[in-house]
Amino acid sequence: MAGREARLFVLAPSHFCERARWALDHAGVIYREVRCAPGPHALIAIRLGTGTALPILNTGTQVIQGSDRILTWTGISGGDPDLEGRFERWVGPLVRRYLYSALLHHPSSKVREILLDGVPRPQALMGRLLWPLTRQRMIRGMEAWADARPGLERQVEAALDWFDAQVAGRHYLVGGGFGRADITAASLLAPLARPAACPLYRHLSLPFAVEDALRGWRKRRSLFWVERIYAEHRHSDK
Ligand SMILES: N[C@@H](CCC(=O)N[C@@H](CS)C(=O)NCC(=O)O)C(=O)O
Repeated sequence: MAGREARLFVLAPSHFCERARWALDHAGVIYREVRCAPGPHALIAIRLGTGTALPILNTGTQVIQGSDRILTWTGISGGDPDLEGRFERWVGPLVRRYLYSALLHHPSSKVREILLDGVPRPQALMGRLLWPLTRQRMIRGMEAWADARPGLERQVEAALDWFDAQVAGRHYLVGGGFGRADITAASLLAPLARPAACPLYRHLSLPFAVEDALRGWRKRRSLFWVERIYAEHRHSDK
C-alpha cells in the first residue's frame, strides 16, 4: 500500500460499513472514508467491484468488497464463522429491514439527511434529486413495507433472544479477548443499541412505537453487551 492512500467507500449509516470501519480502525490501518449517496453509490460500486453493495476498500493495490472480506484482510483474530455468518445473513439484514420499514415511511425521520451526511456536495445534490426513486428502490429491495414492521419486530425479538443466550456469562464471544466476532456482532446490532460512538443512529427520529421497542430492548443482555463492547473497544470518532 506504500505511497497510496487506502479509501473505504461507505454509506454513512450502514452497519455493514461500520463493521468494516471498526475493523480498519482496530487494526490501525490508515485510510480515508469516502461517503457515497444512496443511488449514485451504485455507479461507484460497480466501477470498483461487482454489484452495488458497500463497503468497498480500495487499498491502492487491491479492491476488497464486503465487510467480511475486509475483516479477513485486516487479519484480526477471534473469529467465529458460524456466529458471524448468522449475523451477516440473518441478524444484520433483519435489523436493517426493521428500521427501514419505519424510517422510510416516517416523514420526519431525517433518514435522507443521515444517508447524505458527509457526502461531497455535488453527489449529495444528486442524491437529493434522486431520493424519491431511491426511497422506492430501497423499500422494494429490502421489502421494507410499512405493514411488515410488526412482524419484523417479532423477528428482531427472536434474534435478540438468541443473542441474549450467546452472551450469557461471557465478556467476549471467542476466548478471553476482543476480536472479529465481537466487532461483527456489536456493529450489526449498533443501530438498535445506538452507542455514543455511532452518533448518526442517535440523530434519526423514529416513530413512537419503534422508539418504545428500542428503549425496552436496551435493557436486554445482548444490547447491554453491545454498549459495553463499544465503550471498551471503539476508540475512533470516524
Ligand atoms: N454482506 C455484505 C452486505 C453489504 C450490504 O448489504 N451493504 C448495503 C448497506 S448496509 C448496501 O450497500 N446496500 C446498497 C446496495 O446493495 O446497492 C457485507 O458484509 O458487506
